[in-house]
Amino acid sequence: MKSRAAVAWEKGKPLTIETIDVAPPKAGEVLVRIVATGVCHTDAYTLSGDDPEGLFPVVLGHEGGGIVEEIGAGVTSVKVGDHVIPLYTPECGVCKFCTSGKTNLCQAIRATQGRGLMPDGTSRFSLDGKQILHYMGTSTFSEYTVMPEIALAKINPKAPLDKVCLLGCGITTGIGAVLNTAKVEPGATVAVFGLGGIGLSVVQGAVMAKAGRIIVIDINPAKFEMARALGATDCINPKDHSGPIQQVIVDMTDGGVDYSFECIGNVNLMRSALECCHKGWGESIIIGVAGAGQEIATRPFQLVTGRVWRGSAFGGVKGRSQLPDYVERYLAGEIKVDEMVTRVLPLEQINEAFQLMHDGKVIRAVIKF
Ligand code: NAD
Ligand code: AHE
Ligand code: ZN
Ligand code: ZN
Repeated sequence: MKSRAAVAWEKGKPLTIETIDVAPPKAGEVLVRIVATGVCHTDAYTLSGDDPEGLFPVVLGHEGGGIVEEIGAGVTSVKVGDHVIPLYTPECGVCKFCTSGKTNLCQAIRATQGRGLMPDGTSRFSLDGKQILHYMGTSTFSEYTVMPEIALAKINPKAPLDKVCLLGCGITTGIGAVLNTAKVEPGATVAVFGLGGIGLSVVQGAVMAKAGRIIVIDINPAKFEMARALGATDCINPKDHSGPIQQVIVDMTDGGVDYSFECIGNVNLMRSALECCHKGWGESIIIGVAGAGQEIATRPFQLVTGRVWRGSAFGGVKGRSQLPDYVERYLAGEIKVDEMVTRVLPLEQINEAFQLMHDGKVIRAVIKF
């Protein structure tokens, strides 16, 4: 079938809107009509060429909401008409990772996903006979996309897809990092580096965890109003300080924070986030994704003296079994999503959505097909 899609032909170049060919779903696969998709910084990161796994030409996008259009042979867990959120972290339920009870990082299809292909090693996308690759197993910048059954969370159809698409990455990642990865306790002091869709969702998660103090750090002071509205207690712009930002935070917290979250993808700030943690117990969670060749550094003494460095992918959330409940909590008013949608644009304006994110003018731009 034909589908409107934004295609990234090469790194660093604007996307172009094309009418691509989408092949029908094979066994175990599902064709989904994407209703809306967020634009996450990770899409920009891969488009920039910084992603060591970045491949072109490709249909980017991984923060979508859609409706099942057609199912392949043997698909039993979803049917035509079901509302779904695509999962870049699938959940097969049977692999070593899924059964470990220790991680959400299902590896059943990770190898082919990382090569931009479906599990059988081929792509369902093409244009004029030329192969176009999938991205993160989701490719939500196409009106019609194909993904494995294990990469779909079936959700309550009452939830507006042009809002809950953001639970496909940003909001779930931030809240989950607080509740699942860090397990922030009531009264804890938290520092959040970077106030995009991820960092503001960490703020929301910290409020849900009843953190006592939520310190936010961003070089764009325009982000502070939203952070305060969500529950941040202290806003810091590093540009207002001459010394290292970790020292500023240590000084204002009697020795450091209990938990910090890096939500930017900057290895220098990952160090700051670790080093602003309290001696003996402070934990820093890396969420930001850094470019090829970048490495983190600190004095080992920082860890010897009790600070802990962790990472979090998709907030530690198991998509098929746990994401539907995030949607229910949104419907019950417990998770804020609407506030994060600061622009809605048609697919034709997707490059503007990227620009608005780079300019810090949106929390999330949502593309509506
Ligand atoms: P975003 O662009 O919307 O927000 C980034 C924020 O960081 C902006 O507010 C910006 O002003 C701020 N910032 C940039 N440089 C700064 C600096 N030097 N000091 C202080 N603040 C600075 O991005 P996003 O969509 O929120 O994504 C944030 C990061 O999280 C990205 O690296 C993204 O790839 C990553 N991410 C990771 C996961 C995961 O599962 N681990 C999921 C989603 C996104
Ligand atoms: N491809 C990059 C890593 C990118 C990365 O870390 N992705 C996150 C999700 S970001 C969503 O916005 C993730 O879940 N990673 C786990 C995984 O298996 O990819 C690289 O460095 O190669
Ligand atoms: Zn993302
Ligand atoms: Zn698995």
